[in-house]
Amino acid sequence: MSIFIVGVEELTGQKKFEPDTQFSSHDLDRNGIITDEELQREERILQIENADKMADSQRRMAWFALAGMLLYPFAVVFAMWLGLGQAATILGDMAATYFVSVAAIVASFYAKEAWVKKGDK
Ligand SMILES: [Ca+2]
Repeated sequence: MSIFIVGVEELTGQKKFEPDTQFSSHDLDRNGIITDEELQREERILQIENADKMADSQRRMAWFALAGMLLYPFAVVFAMWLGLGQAATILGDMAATYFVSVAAIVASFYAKEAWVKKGDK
């Protein structure tokens, strides 16, 4: 332990962790001291990263739902082409429920996007 770190600790009265602990990644400026500010900043970074990941997965889900909606008629055609007449009939019967559900997912995604964008201003 360097005499400098001991000195800083003495002057500031801050808590310190041994070198290379599992918490050393929280020491953002690598001075051996983990301050409340560093922890808060890291927490903020994690929040932003999590929000970003959530937005990405919601966007993927909306696209997946949209793709399913557009490909649905082809699934019916495909089933007919394979000679699966009953499958095509079942797909046709499910269509009403399916389209409403997917439309709800996509609509809520865009509503959320619009709401978030409005909140940014
Ligand atoms: Ca630090």
